[in-house]
Amino acid sequence: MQISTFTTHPFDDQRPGTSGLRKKVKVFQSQSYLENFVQSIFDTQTDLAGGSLVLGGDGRYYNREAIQIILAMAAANGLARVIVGQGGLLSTPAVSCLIRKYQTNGGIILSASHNPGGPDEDFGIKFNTPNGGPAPESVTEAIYHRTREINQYRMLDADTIDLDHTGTIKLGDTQVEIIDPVADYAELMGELFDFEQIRQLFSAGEFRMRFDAMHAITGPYAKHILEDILGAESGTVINGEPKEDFGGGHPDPNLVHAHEIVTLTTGPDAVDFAAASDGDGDRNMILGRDFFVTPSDSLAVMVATARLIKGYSDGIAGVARSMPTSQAADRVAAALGLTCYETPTGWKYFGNLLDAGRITLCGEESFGSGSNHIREKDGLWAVLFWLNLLAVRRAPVADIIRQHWREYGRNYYTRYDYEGLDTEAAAGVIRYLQQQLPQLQGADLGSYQVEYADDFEYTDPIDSSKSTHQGIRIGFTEGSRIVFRLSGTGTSGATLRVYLEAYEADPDQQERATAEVMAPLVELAGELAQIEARTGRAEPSVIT
Ligand code: VG1
Ligand code: CO
Repeated sequence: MQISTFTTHPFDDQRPGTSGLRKKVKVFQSQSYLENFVQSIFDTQTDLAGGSLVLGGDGRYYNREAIQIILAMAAANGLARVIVGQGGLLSTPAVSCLIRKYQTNGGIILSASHNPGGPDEDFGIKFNTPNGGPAPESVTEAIYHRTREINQYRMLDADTIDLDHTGTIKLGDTQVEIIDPVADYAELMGELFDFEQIRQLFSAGEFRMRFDAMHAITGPYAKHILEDILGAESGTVINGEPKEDFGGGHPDPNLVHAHEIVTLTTGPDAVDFAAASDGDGDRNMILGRDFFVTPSDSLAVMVATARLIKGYSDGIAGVARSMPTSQAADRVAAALGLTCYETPTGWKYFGNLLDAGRITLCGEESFGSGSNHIREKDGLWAVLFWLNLLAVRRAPVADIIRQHWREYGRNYYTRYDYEGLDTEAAAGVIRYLQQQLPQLQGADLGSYQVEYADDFEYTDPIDSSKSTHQGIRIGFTEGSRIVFRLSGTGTSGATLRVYLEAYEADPDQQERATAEVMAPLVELAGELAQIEARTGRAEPSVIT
């Protein structure tokens, strides 16, 4: 088989965002677009030549074609070994698990996560480093700089590889191993959680759950683990078959997009526990009967109860949350004498803290939580954590959360997303807020007094790398906060995210409707940022 070298020209828009490079499928399909980015990975990550790689995606439209291209390029760039999920499928957490287990020189994940899929929708590619985590900024910047000067890429002239049968294939000098995408991940889950105890919970017959895979990657994982291994009744996993367009849905596990599963938790036939995951399997939504657990509360409960769970029974080292995530976990950490780190948005910022053993658990308000078992957030892991906790406690989800609030106080939380904004108008909102920061310090805004107002900066405690302009943070003296930032995962226009949090220590005030509690903060946020005047939007597109 022969290696061909193709001449190419740089694209100017291949800088990875919060989580990899995301564009419309049509952009990735255009001449040399995917090839340029992949060659830039091989050119900058020099250990890959003669080394090994994990490769898989969430099964969205263009996944299979992209895998064939990347395999032919891997062979032409001297990779010794590529591990690929059968059918080209691997969840994001499974890729992280495999990189660590087989000690590869990295991994490539094909996904645009919770963004819709299909010929006119989104595709994405992300490189993970040998620790199993998303590449840090230093690596993504190196790849980006390479994409600005690239002039050729290499490919093996190879036939299409059969991805649908497990086994080993030789592609030039490269060994391609097609593996069961679920087995290694399921084994790891069995080490962390008490499967026997969860089995007993299901077999007692009084506990019912549903898991919505949203026609995305977690279907096969959830079916195998929940139904085959743990004995949940057949039909526990709904929408379990991965589809290229996610069945036309938006595979984002929140109250808006995962509405189907929410309806199963209400009414006379409601299940006791329900959950959903996103396109690539790293997000989770946790629901009890008539009860929604905010991701921020979920993290706080995990920190508070970790000792009850097999894999964390020795206690945890510390915790981290992304800046916009509520401060609920901070309160638990303080009570337990643990450090709680506040990092910028995106999982890559947890990597160094996990590697250095500073933290064991971490999470984001955007339905993401995880631990030191891998270096990605992990949707099914969170579901199994909750299942294990329910098996220990034998109490309804709502009771566990209410008890938590009584003990630590409640952090009411909501996020407003203004999607598809004019890019300049959205940038103008942030600039306007930046200009106001000096005057905001200590200011009285109605009944609120500003304790701090800044443009969030983070210096990594391990390697001292600095990240600036990570969002506008306005904290008030009584514990409330407003945060503004622009999304880094969209593929058209801009998305403004407004994160709102209000703290309530009084147990008699902890059952109010979130919208009612948040109303004054919503109004204040709108005024501070001149949202309607600058964007033309009176209402957000999504509230979570
Ligand atoms: C969003 C979330 C962020 C998350 C990122 C990737 O980023 O806010 O918390 O880490 O998506 O998640 P942004 O820049 O759009 O706010 V996933 O599930 O897309 O890999
Ligand atoms: Co995701």
